[in-house]
Amino acid sequence: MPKSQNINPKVVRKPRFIEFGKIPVNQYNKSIEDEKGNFTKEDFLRIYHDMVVIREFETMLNLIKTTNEYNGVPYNHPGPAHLSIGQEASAVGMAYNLEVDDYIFGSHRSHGEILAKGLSAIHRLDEDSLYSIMKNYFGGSALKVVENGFQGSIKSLAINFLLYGALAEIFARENGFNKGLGGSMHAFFTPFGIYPNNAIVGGSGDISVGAALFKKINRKPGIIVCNIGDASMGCGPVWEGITFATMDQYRTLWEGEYKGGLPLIFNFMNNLYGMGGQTMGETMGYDILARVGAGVNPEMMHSERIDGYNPLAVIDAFKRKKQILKEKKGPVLLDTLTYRISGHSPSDASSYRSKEEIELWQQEDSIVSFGQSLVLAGIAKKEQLENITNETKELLTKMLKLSIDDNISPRINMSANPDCIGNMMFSNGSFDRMEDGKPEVLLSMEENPRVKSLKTKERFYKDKEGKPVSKAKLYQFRDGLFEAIIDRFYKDPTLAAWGEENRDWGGAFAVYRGLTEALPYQRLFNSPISEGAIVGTAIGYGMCGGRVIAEIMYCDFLGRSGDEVFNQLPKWQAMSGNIIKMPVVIRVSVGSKYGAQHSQDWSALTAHIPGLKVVFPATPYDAKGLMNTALQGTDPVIFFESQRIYDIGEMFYTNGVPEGYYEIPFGEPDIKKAGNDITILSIGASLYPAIKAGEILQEKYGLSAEIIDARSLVPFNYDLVIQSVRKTGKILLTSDASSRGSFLKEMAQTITELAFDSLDAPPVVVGSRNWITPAYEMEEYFFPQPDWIIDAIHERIVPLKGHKCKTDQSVNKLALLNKEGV
Ligand SMILES: Cc1ncc(C[n+]2csc(CCOP(=O)(O)OP(=O)(O)O)c2C)c(N)n1
Ligand SMILES: [Mg+2]
Repeated sequence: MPKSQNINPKVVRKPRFIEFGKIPVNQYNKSIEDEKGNFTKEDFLRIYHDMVVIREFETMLNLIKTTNEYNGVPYNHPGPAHLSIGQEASAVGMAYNLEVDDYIFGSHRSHGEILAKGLSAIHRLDEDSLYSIMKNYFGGSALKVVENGFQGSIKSLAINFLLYGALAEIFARENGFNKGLGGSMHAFFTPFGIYPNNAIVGGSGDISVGAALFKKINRKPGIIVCNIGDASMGCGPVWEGITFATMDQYRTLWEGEYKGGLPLIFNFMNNLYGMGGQTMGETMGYDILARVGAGVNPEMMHSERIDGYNPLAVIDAFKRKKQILKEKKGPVLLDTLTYRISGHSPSDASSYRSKEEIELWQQEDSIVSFGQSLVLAGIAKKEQLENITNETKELLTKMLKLSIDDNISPRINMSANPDCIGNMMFSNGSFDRMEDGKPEVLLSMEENPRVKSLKTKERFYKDKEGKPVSKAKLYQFRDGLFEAIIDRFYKDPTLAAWGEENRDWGGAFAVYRGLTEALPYQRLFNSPISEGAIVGTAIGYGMCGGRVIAEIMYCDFLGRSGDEVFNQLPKWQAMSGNIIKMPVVIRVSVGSKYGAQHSQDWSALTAHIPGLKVVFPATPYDAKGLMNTALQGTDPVIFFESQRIYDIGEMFYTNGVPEGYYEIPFGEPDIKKAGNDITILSIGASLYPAIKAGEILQEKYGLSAEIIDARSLVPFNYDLVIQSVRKTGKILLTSDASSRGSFLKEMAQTITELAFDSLDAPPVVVGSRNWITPAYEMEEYFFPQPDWIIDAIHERIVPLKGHKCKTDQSVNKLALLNKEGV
């Protein structure tokens, strides 16, 4: 417990100096002769071969992009191709010592890494395993193509498979590794330990940390290598990933076999440039990238610059660094110096660098110089090396022809199945646990103090005499969440949760109170204040096969995890061709009372992004049932919770919140109060002002409102709402989100289309003002109030006899506010 780690002022206030150790720079200095004892002739030739395969693969793509032809084969590829000509030695050196269980993550420029890791895995796997991998991948569709007429060993067949699968993916063919839905910048093949490559610069910076957490928490063999570019050192996710990966707690607080550093290498493929910005000398200040490791932890991340132009230097470094990870002293930072002779993309005119510079690096070409040294050392003959190149060219020409043939390698048939990508956005799985095994807990559920105390609570807001239950005795909204979450912790051994102040504090809003006693550190821990990495690591953890709950303390902070929530979390299931599942629940607490940067409901932003499920319960019964569903599923869920109602009791489900397990299906709204005259559809905590408005409508104007709680935003089944509208002919929608661009607007528009003929008036939206959220004392002028609902009904739906408006909800005002943009 951190409480046991007293911070003594006498110690921390003492004067001292921080001393940094030395960071090795290009210290490898062995010759081929020196290495003869470590590599066989075959090993040396394999290194050479793998580099040539990458060089030729990239050269082929370059020619296709720039001349629409390779080796007499014409083809037009309109999509991207970020080539790594020049970087082959660093890719092959990186992958050479990796086991199949070691996972690599990459960037937009990762063709070389994919091939290097693939070739390394093929070398390591026995023939039966290789064949079964190929046979079972998408029903063996790619295997069938390369197997047709093939004569040779399974290993050579697997090399054909690797090249064909990668090319087909780049050309968006259904036989590609990800059904052509990933493409050049995102291609990967998990059976060979090749995990997603990322078109967002630095995107792998925190995702790979989550993968390392998955390995560590679930005691899986293998390490993670995060291959990212030098310019990504300026990216938030990379810094946050590094911070997350180097937390002291792995060594100070995690216990037993979980104690120790993450099995992770941040491997910066340092080609000295971003697109055109020169990192060393222009856009960064580190001089030598490896320096960055020095400040991060006392081990200086075992940081080192290595010569990525020499495959043997890279192999040597990875061997040494893997040993460090094995001793649980990770993570490691490697600054792998290399150079991209090719442009950033084939259209790059290299305006940002001189011809002389490119020529200087070409003179030291890693393949040429490694080949020469093999010849000089008597390991290979020149003709042997030439043969490797010629055979590679021939093989690539063959694979190219297969991958561009529309009959052999068609794209997904979108005309026959126009919804097929839609059907791939969610996996819609339902699993009690992501893996079998006994969940690690510190005490039995019955012994848990909060579980015990919940047994004494009233699970409905009124007692048997109909009197409201006191706060102290009341089973609250937060308790519903807690019950679903603790239940899953005892069911699913892979479940882990993290976020800010999640552990001893019990979560900022006491949802997790009682979990600290129940769970060891590796299953529940406090993270740094890194909302990007909180979500990014959850993504990495989820895509490796673990279930995870990550928490964003205030919805307003979602902006800090923008890339993770918008570009990563929702995309990987479909971009993988459904190879990957994403059992990740992001709890997002929507604030109030704390002003402009702590009170915003941004549910519409997340609902807008294809690939996320979005729910927003408003009662303890719904909170528990929806959380159970979220934690049973395999899709990313943004789970909104309003701080306004954490302590509210169940007012609608008259039997009270059940003690046992139950699920509430996503997408099904719920009638919280039946009525006949007007429909009110609410999202989140605005259910309660809607109920109040319903009471006023009944008492004062004799109108019976049907009040429907949306509960979900995505998916959303409109049937119940449309049925209601067909009955009432009128609908008002309300939520706490600022009305402009809110999800209510989306719903209003859809309802108009689905039930236009039944509507007496257009659907009316009553959201919050399009302002900053003012202080608590002024919030009633910002968030929708029952009066606003009544006024809006009177002004825009049906005149209420004798009604005097307290606010201006007229269409004129609506038009004016829009004109002013507020
Ligand atoms: C977040 C983000 N910003 C900008 C880009 C556009 N972009 C693509 S590659 C690149 C340069 C990346 O440099 P580095 O990380 O060193 O990788 P390299 O291209 O050198 O391999 C840029 C700016 C992007 N894809 N993602
Ligand atoms: Mg770079």
